[in-house]
Amino acid sequence: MQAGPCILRAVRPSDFKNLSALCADIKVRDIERYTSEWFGRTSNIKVVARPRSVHEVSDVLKYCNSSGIGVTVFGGNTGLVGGTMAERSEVAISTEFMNRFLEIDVSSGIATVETGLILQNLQERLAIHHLTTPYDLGARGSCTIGGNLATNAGGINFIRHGPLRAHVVGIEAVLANGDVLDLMSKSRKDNCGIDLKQIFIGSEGTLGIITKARIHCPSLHQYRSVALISLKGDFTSTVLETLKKAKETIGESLSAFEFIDGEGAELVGPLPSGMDPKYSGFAVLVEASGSASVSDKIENFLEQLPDSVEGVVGSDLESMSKLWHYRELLPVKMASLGHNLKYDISLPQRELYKLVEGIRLRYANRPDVLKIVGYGHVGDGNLHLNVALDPQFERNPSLESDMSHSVYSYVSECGGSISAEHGIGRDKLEQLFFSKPTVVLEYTRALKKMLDPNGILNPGRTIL
Ligand code: 2HG
Ligand code: ZN
Repeated sequence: MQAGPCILRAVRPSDFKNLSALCADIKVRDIERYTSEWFGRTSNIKVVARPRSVHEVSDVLKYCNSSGIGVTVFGGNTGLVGGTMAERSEVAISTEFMNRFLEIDVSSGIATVETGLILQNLQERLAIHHLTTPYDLGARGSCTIGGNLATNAGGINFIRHGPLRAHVVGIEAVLANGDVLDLMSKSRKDNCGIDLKQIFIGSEGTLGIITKARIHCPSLHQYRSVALISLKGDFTSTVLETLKKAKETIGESLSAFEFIDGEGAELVGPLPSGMDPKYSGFAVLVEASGSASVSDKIENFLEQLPDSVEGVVGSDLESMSKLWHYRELLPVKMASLGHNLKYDISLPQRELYKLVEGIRLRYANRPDVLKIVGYGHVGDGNLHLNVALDPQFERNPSLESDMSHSVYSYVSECGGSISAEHGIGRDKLEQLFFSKPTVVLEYTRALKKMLDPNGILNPGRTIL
């Protein structure tokens, strides 16, 4: 069964006029922002619709569905897997003007928002009520709540709060045919049969466009403390042992546990304390937060580590953000070297770093491979393996497919996932079978066929 675009046609000049009657803001000029990805690719978007209401979203979708035009769902465009990359000529629906913070119930901590709202703006509004979002990520200044929900975003506090989908109380979603599904429950506890909203969370805009959401938001902890430490030795006896100690000593106050390997640390530059990353093996960032002081917990944790371990602690905003900046700078520095092959995978923790070592052994001596770095949310078993290619060389498809095969075969053997938090988009589509059995893929296609029979929503992405 085919779920992909079977009857889609290219956008015509007459579509502009017709769409303008349905949505007040339709753009065909100056749309580069919608056609380019942050690492250089361009997408074949011809028209951008910027609706201000769910009715406009519904009308535009109805039109595209009955005319057989593909639609790209557009949030903050910060994705890493080509989710906004339209191959054929398409209409983009951008949620940027549907960005209102609608309501907050301070006693339950449930916030109601339109999904074009930027994550950081939501965090600022919540902070007034001593609340925060149950997830956070480096792209907070540009990513939207809709994009976060569509990809079931992971990020840096997953270790504390678990998956975003567990905190979603309700959503409003518009289907390909324009039907609006009101799944906006007000109760977090709701066992009225099948929880339909969950199929829209993480399906990357392929089943419907999420226009509104109710999210359960935890308290913003007044006390926070961050330690950045440098560890020498092998991954298991250093990083994993330190993770174990952090869980034992910091307990329920542990809110992040991130690692960067020596190659990555060397690229970012000297650790803020002046520790030399070259000899450090691994840099680990640990964050504790709570409603009472957590400094003693961080101190206690550091005391449990071997004497040879060097570390620096930040407890005021400026020093904490300096330490976080060190971690968040790594993907930016990697991108500046040249094209990156990005693998965002989850693995059992003991198997996680063996992959980086294996890939290094196999590919590091090639002249076109510039740098191989392993880092990520190790507390969640989530590795970001980034391979920077030397821009002096032409891209080599056989190297890329060979490497991708090595990585994903290993992930599959270990029972991991080929996408821990970034989603599938266009880039991981062909690799889906490494993580999903054929029968599961067939039922997923059947679901897509039922909700979007003409295959207009994000064609060629996420669902094989
Ligand atoms: C991070 O954790 C992001 O920094 C980006 O998920 C990872 O660029 C990457 O590979
Ligand atoms: Zn990440």
